[in-house]
Amino acid sequence: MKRALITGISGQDGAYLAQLLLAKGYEVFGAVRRTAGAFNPRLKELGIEDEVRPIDIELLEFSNICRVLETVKPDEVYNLAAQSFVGLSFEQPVFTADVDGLGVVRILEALRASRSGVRFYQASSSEMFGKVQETPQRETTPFYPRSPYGAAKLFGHWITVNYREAHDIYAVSGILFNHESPLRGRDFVTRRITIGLARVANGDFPSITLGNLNARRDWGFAGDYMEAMWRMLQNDAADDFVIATGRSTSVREFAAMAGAALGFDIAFEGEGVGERGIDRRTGRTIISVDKALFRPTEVDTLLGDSSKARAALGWRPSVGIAELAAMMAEADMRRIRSGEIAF
Ligand code: NAP
Ligand code: G4F
Repeated sequence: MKRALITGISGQDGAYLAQLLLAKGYEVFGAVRRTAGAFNPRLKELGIEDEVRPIDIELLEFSNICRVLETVKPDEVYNLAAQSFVGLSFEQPVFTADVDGLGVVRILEALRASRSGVRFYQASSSEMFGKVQETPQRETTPFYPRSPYGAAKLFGHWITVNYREAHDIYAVSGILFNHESPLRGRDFVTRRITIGLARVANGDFPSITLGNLNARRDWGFAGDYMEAMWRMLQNDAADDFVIATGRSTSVREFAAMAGAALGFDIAFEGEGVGERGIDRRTGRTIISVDKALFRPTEVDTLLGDSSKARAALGWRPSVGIAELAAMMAEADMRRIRSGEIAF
């Protein structure tokens, strides 16, 4: 039985990856920093809370990482832990750099010292492409991060490549484009939209506010992306891969799709901060724009080319954007109606 250590087990990806690895027969250790809260509502929602072995980890603490690796003796380490919210990274740049950048080299140093042959996956991000230098973005596209988060992830990416080349560690960097699900954190725009519009549909709020409606992302389903992570670590040679759907959608379009799944027919009128999303059926404004939600520097558009992963790993996405928006909106509506929202 293979042993996997997943950092960031309390997050969206941690939950789906644990589910996937358990189904493949792995013994799964779920590492998360200690908080005052319950262990993990996402694992609970997937019904695997009792199957994942919890272990405390703090990526700011090198000696702690070494002890966790000694205790678990994993075959594979998936480093998913991060301060993952781009907007917050402008307010907490030093913390973000410490966890998302230096946290990676702390793990790699611990692996190097252990000489254990562990396979290492680093959760890199399409945010590293930032102000895009080429469309679509692929493994060879030059990086131009636009946030402290993107810059920290870029260090994490290159240090992973460097430890592979310098110390012969099996280490891969998965450059994943945005992936969403009903387990997505509430700060991210897709979930803000689905939970917000579900509340509007339920009569709890009259409307929601959003930031930059023009931003475009290549959004896929998180479950599909976990399979890609696993396949990367089963490959003969360690290598880096872009994982994306190859379709780009604006925030405005995503909101219209989620709204349609909840019975709205949203038309957008006006421009800039004056733009409104109006439900054609009632004439009511249900979306407005709040300047405070804009970022100091924005990633305007992302579109990934995952041909390398498709060819080398046989990976492809299975869920389209309209299906994803509906899946998330319907899950939030179900939770609201049953009073079950836990995260
Ligand atoms: P998420 O839901 O925000 O989960 C992040 C996890 O990291 C949480 O378990 C969090 O624990 C943990 N963490 C934060 N700081 C930590 C620290 N100092 N020590 C130990 N654990 C810490 O993120 P996600 O969406 O699942 O994403 C997983 C990873 O993929 C992240 O590295 C993210 O940057 C990267 N990524 C995500 C996407 C995407 O679209 N989802 C795309 C590209 C890359 P708490 O519960 O205690 O906060
Ligand atoms: O949902 P977001 O916060 O995701 P973002 O910044 O693309 O980052 C996510 O994907 C990355 C992969 O590319 C991950 F590495 C990262 O960890 C995270 O998972 O924002 C998406 C876009 C942005 O352009 C933002 O300005 O939506 C725009 N937006 C418009 N209104 C909003 C809002 N973003 C948020 N969070 N909230 C809004 O109200």
